[in-house]
Amino acid sequence: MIGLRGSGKTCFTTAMTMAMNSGIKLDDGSVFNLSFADLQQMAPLMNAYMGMTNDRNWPASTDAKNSYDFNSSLSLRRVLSFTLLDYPGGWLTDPNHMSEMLQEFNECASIIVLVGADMLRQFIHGNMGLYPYFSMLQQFTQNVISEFDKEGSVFPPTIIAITKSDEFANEGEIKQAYDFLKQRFAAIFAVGTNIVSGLTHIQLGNNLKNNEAKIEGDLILKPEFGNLSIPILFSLYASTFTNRENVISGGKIAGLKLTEAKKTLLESQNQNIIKRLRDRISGRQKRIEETVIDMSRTVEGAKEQLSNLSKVIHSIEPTLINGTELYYNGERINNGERIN
Ligand SMILES: Nc1nc2c(ncn2[C@@H]2O[C@H](COP(=O)(O)OP(=O)(O)OP(=O)(O)O)[C@@H](O)[C@H]2O)c(=O)[nH]1
Ligand SMILES: [Mg+2]
Repeated sequence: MIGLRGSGKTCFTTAMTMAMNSGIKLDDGSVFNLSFADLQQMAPLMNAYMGMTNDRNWPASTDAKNSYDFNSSLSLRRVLSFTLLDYPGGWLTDPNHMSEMLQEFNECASIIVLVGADMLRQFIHGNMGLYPYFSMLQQFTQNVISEFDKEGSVFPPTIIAITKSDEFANEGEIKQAYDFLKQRFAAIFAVGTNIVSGLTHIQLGNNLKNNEAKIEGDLILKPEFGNLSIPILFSLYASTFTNRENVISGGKIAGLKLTEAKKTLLESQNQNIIKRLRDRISGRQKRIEETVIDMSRTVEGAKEQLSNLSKVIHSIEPTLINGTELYYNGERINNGERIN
């Protein structure tokens, strides 16, 4: 997860993990839950959460990289484990950290980019004062993409989430902000990039303000409110496909660095994600089931694993399709959707 200083990464991580710890009801009725694999990692987030809810303090700015290990379960069945990396905003503009970040990006299943609505509102109202900061974020993303290109690798699915969306005055501003991001992050949303991407907006409450580090307004830290779960559901969706490719390839993908084989696997992963989303949206239920059965036939002993991963994909999908604008190669995937 990346975002400039003050873009809301710590607030989002705190609110999202605490909310999802108690479980979120997905659109298909199943309950999705995140639990901390390491309780020591949970402590600072618990403190930040209590600081916000009890004392109405916004969390302090972060200078170190934080790593959080999670287990996830679907209706009480353990499904996926993953690590969320929260990079300090300052690192994006610091060349010393570039190579460390690039290396880690090469191994991640998905990237979450947070952009504050406060900054976006300035641009849509013609104030270009903050523009240099935004250019840095854009430049950073561009550098990462070029690096992937140079290595002959495939860029992982990426979601851009606008934070602090309670600051938008109306729906029109939200639309303008989306258009602005699609235009400015052309490298992610352009035709021919083969990048699976999503666009969403999140908020921690209504009319929120920061008055000398104190929270003003209505803080609403519930899992169902403000799209909080969407960025992580997007990442989990992508990472379920990575796991699936791994099971199908007999565990080969996990050990691969940037080899041709991994590239091929990632390409087929991206294509599978898009094929699967298109089938789901247009209600081609039979084809969806056939892919699952076919795959379980091809791999001996992997049937149960694949079927569990398929259940996760199936459950997350409607919530993701409803809460996100999904794109592939710059083309919108979910428009006027009908999900079966
Ligand atoms: N209106 C509104 N403001 C928010 C919301 N979330 C965060 N903020 C504001 O954004 C500020 C920065 O949030 P942080 O989470 O600390 O930002 P960060 O990305 O972790 O920043 P660094 O740690 O410096 O990289 C907070 O202090 C709040 O003032 C939100 O949902 N709505
Ligand atoms: Mg922070």
